[in-house]
Amino acid sequence: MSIREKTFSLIKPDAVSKQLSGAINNRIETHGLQIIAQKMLWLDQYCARMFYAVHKDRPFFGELCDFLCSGPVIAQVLRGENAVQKYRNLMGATKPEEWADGTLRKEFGEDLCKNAVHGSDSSENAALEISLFFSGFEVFDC
Ligand code: IDP
Ligand code: MG
Repeated sequence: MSIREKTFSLIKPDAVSKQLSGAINNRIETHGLQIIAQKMLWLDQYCARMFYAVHKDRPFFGELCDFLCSGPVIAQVLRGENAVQKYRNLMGATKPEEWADGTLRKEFGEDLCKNAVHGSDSSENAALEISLFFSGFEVFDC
């Protein structure tokens, strides 16, 4: 565990369209995570399928990719102590019935699909996801 660990965050189309990115960023920053890269973009199917490739055999893969392409998203790199786990804790669980009070998904999510945010589940996957969205010059890890 590093005090400068990085994780990848994606504010999903539901939250961006509801103009919740400012509120989410405020929660991220007051939770001890620093936003060291950020950009808004609209993913196409190719990018969505690559990003969620780990889920390609799951029955909900098509629906998941369609949703991710349904509007602009905000991709971010977050840095801080134990950033991967810290952000997963702030995000909340995958299943809505397990969303704890105070988590981003509980506060800003709607359901299993429209759940406001993505966060990497390991440091290795964080590095992979960051590399899909950002070049080295775009990440202010200094
Ligand atoms: P996570 O976002 O909490 O890491 P994952 O298991 O990685 O959850 O799933 C990726 C995304 O796929 C979830 O955020 C959710 O939007 C969607 N998802 C997960 N399980 C299901 C399901 O059973 N049906 C439909 N969508 C699902
Ligand atoms: Mg996941």
